[in-house]
Amino acid sequence: MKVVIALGANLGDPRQQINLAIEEIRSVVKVEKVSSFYETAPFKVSDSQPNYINAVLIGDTELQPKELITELLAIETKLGRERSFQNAARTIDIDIIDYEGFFLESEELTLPHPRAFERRFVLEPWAEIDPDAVLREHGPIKELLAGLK
Ligand code: PH2
Ligand code: MG
Ligand code: MG
Repeated sequence: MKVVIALGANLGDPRQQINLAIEEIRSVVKVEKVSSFYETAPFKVSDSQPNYINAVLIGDTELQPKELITELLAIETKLGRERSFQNAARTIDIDIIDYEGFFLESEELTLPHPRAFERRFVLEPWAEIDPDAVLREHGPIKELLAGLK
């Protein structure tokens, strides 16, 4: 199943953590494309934080969405993720943006990612590796990007 995964980090050594995360993700996803790394200003956070490094990858997985998010959260923990409050600075964040165009709303996971449509730090790297991608419920990502401030 085709999956789009976003990575972000703004504590420790963000580039290294994203590289390590991608290596770990290879054990559960056949990684096909990885975007460049983008340095981005913190978006919609309530405190003062360092800039982020963001990237997006596209791959193919045999795992079901909830199995996949469980594995990705375990990788975050392995790479030192601590959870204090929502949108706090972090050593690594790994989010499923889209899973085969599935729609899912549950405690553990919402698909597609509910805030991806407004996030340049997701849409820009995603458009780099899949310019014609469409975000379910929202439309072509190029159009979404063009509409952002
Ligand atoms: N992640 C957030 C909140 N804000 N801003 C940037 N630039 N990059 C992120 O990865 C990010 C954010 C919550 O996941
Ligand atoms: Mg996130
Ligand atoms: Mg997350």
